[in-house]
Amino acid sequence: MAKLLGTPHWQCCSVHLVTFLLLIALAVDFFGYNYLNLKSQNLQSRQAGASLAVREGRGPQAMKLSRVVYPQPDVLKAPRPDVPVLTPWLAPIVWEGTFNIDLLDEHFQSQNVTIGLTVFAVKRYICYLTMFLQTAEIHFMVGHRVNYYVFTDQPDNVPRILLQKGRQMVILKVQSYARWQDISMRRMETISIFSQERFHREVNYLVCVDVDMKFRDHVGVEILSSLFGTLHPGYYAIGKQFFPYERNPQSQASILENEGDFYYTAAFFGGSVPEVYRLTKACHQAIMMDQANHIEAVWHDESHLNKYLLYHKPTKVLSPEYMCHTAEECIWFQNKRGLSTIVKRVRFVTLQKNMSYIRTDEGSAQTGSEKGNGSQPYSSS
Ligand code: 5GW
Ligand code: MN
Repeated sequence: MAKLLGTPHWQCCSVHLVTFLLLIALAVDFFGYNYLNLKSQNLQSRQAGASLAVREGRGPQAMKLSRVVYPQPDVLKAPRPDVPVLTPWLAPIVWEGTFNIDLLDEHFQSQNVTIGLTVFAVKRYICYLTMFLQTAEIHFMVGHRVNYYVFTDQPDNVPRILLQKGRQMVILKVQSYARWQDISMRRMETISIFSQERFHREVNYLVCVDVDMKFRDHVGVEILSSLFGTLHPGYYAIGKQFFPYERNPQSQASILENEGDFYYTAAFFGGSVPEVYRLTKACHQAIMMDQANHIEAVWHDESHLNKYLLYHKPTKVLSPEYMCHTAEECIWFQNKRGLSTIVKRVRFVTLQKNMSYIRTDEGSAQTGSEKGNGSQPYSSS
């Protein structure tokens, strides 16, 4: 029995050895866990305390970040070596690959920002609203608070779209104008009036866009800044002497031959409410001044926008990812301008216009810079 109860010497040794190894494993586990835990807490607390100055809607504010883990920037590796990512006045040019959306979402979430999206749907352009709003619900500022401001002459015909939580639609009645140029240009006046009257109370940023568009991919808080403009896809990477700026020195929109930074599209601009107020008010006043002198700038409100942004430098510039043309046009334009390789994501696209349909009962005879007939300067070059 004793023999049976007793343990052979070699067996006794192996039991001690196993116990010893188990103890070591436990100790390593315990100390290793604590070490890693401390390290990650340290990392998190450092991130929680991280502070980065950004220009905000209401003056400079600290960018407070908490518990966001992201790849460290590599000082030896340019985020996008194939495209310019900074203007000469050090404003970022926003391209896919230049920003970390989780980091930015976290920051703007913590600021609880509300973004106003203004869009005009007058006369026949009301037909674009359904596609515009439906795709905005999928791609525009998802996870943030959004107010759609739909300006229209027919409030009853605005489609009722089911909106996600935190998003609402405000329908605002505006008058229509006989000439499409006036419909387009008067947007500046309307946005300036409403900025002063209500937008400043309701939103932090305004994004002002055309309605004949659809969202095809993410358009988020990476676009937000005090004042931003978007590069027109038709004039990217061509000499500024070819930009279709207004050249008549009598016009308030005139830009001299050797002047200019970029050619910005009027279909996508924005910023903080005070900055958008200043921009739209200045453009409207310039348009009125021209009108008093019987002048109309070659590309209407777009010419005035370009003049304003030349003398009031935007704090961010959106790449042509944010303003592309429809599939067929897009491929054509992009190949022609070398955009196909540099545009990694087509985010916001213009829709094909059936202009003969739109123009039939428009009434006014249109000549010269008529839209949608292929006479746009970039389409024939
Ligand atoms: C109608 C005919 C010709 C040109 C513009 C219009 C038009 C424009 C209109 O009847 N109703 C209207 O609401 N608009 C607004 O102005 C839309 O928001 C439109 O997106 C914006 C600019 O006009 P677009 O989109 O025709 O200008 P482009 O530069 O994109 O051709
Ligand atoms: Mn348009």
